[in-house]
Amino acid sequence: MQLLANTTSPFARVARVALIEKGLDVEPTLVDPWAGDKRLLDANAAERVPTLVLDDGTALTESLLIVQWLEATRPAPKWPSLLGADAGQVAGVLSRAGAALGGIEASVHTIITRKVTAPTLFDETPVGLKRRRTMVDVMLKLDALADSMQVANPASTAPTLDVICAVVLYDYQMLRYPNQTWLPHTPKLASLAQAWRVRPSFAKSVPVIL
Ligand SMILES: N[C@@H](CCC(=O)N[C@@H](CS)C(=O)NCC(=O)O)C(=O)O
Repeated sequence: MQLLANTTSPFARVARVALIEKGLDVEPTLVDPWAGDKRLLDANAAERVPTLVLDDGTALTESLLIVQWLEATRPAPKWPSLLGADAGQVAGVLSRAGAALGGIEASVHTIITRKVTAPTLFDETPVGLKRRRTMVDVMLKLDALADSMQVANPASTAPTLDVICAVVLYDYQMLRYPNQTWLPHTPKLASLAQAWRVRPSFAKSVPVIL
C-alpha cells in the first residue's frame, strides 16, 4: 500500500491520521502535487494528495473516501470507529467534522489561489474575504465546541473524525497564517490540538513546510 502525500496537505493528514488509527501506519511517499509527478498522475487524474494506492493497484482518492474505505474494511469493534462508538454520536461527529472541513477547504483555497494571483489581490476580493470569514467563523465555532471533543485520556482513546478534522485545521492554520491579525484567539482549540498530540497518529503527521 502506498500513500501519496506531501508534508503540508491537511487532507493528506486527515487520511494519514485515520490510517494510523486503523492500524495502517503507512509511511507517506512524498510527492509534489504541482510538479506533474508520474506516480501521482498515474493514480489520480486530478493530481491531488492524498492518493492511496492499495496493494492490488486500486487507487483511492479523496480523504473522506479513504476514511469511508477504512470504516468499511476495518470496522468496530476490532478497530475504533471514526464516527463514534454508538449510533447516537454519529450526527454530532459528522456535523463538527463538516464544520472543520469547511474551514480546511477555505484555508486551502486561499493558499492555492495565491499561487495564481498576488496574495493581497485574492485575499481582499469578495471571494477571498468570504474564505477568510469562513476560517474565522469555523475556528471560533470549533473553539466553542472544543470541550465536547476533549477526552480524559487521549493517549488511550482513538479520535473520532470531528477531532481529527478540528486538530488538522488548527495546526494547518498555525502553519499557514502565523501571526495574522485576523486569526481569532482560540485557546480551547489550541488545547485540543495540544492534548491530542500525545497520539502517534497526530505527532507523526504535524505539518511542515520543507
Ligand atoms: N477533496 C480532496 C482535496 C485534496 C486537495 O485539494 N489536495 C491538495 C493539497 S492540500 C492538492 O493536492 N492540490 C493540488 C491541486 O489542487 O491541483 C480531498 O479531500 O482529498
